Amino acid sequence: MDGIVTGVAQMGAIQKADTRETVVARMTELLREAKARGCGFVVFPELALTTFFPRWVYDRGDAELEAFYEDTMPGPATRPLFDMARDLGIGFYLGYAEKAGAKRFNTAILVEPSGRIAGKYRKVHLPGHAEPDPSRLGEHLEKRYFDVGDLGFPVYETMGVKMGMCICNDRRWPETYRVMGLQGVELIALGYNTPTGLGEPYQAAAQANFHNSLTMQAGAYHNACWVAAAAKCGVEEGFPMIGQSMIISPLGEVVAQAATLEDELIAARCDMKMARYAKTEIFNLARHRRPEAYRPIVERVGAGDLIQPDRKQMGLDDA
Ligand code: CDV
Repeated sequence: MDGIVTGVAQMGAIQKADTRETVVARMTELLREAKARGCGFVVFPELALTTFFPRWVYDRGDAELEAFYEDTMPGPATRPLFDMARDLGIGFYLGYAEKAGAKRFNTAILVEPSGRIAGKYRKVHLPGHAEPDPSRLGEHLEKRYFDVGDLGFPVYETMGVKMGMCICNDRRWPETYRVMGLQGVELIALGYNTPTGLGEPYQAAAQANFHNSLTMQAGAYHNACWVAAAAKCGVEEGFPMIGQSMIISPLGEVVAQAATLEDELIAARCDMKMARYAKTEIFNLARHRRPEAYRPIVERVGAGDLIQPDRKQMGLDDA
């Protein structure tokens, strides 16, 4: 096989009272199962070590808030995960809250089976708000607790594969995948926490699972790469979050999907040969892309004025 057997380690709810040690023990159990199923690489969720804390309002410096971040990676509580992965010969993707000097990032790392950190990604698209809105049923305050990622979307040659990362809300933006697609990415690992029922329209909540698969299948297909996505899900502190962790082939098909809202390991043989036809033909980027027609993508942030060609250029004789 030209590629890697990939596991996605979906995690059920983590409550506020759960310690890092308990959570890491659940993760090492998932690694053991991954080994038994032949995986060489495992994807864990976004902010995998704690409950999803952006649902609460804190001030910078509150001890309870500060305790959700990691100063070092690995640290004393996460060392057993690195040790177990090394003993089993498995690499992994891990999402966590990173303290980096005065900055705070929603971060993911790629760890090789040796325990070496091959690469880091810091979340670019931070959803939600910086200030609480009491009219909502629940808060999502990522803009309050994290700085915008400053590393772009790097792709790393590791474990025999060109691997990229993104985190949760990033998966909804086509630019995320394309920037990695333009580096020839073969596998994108991502983790997510997607709450529902925070005050969004009922239809948006009802379609949360559909939009989860829709965006990731599109990203995989358009860029002819594997996508391996791990949810943290279930009901955390009374707040429900979707599951539906999945592995998607470069043809856009879901090849494995979690069936529960609990800790669950899914796996697939991610053979890069499956991407070859799409990468050399229909999505041969070098041959078919037309960047000169895409300028608003980098020149604009939000929607602006209409952009219309000259009527003479269009052959319309009323100019
Ligand atoms: N953790 C996230 O980024 N969650 C968002 C929610 C707020 C919609 C998501 O895109 O899933």
